[in-house]
Amino acid sequence: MRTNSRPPSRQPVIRRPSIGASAGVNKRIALMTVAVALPVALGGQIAASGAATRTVTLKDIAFSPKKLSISKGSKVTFAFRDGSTAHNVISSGAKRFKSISARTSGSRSRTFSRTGTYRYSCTLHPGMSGRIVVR
Ligand SMILES: [Cu+2]
Repeated sequence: MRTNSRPPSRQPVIRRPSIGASAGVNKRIALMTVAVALPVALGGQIAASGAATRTVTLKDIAFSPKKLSISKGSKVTFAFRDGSTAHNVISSGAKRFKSISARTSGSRSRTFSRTGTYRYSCTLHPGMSGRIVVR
């Protein structure tokens, strides 16, 4: 099974041009170490506490909830629970995730590692749509 999940990316370290070349080298190295280590440590903590697994249920020819707000890095499981009625999940718009082909049962998960609004619909049932807002 292929998913669009990817390992959390580390922010590129932007080094500002050093001002005052006479500043103590050891001091600068120490400051740079803190500058690099701190965001990595904090970032890991934020991702661990904010990310979650949420479920969108496909039932009665609708997505429930229709609008879902999640934290960056969260996983969304689409659960197909509409008896013999098949549905698909087709991502459309500027922000997209990997679409899910038509099925009647089981579940498929997608991980959202980038912020934005992701619109999707079931192309088999006009008006059956939803969106996921990643913050
Ligand atoms: Cu459908």
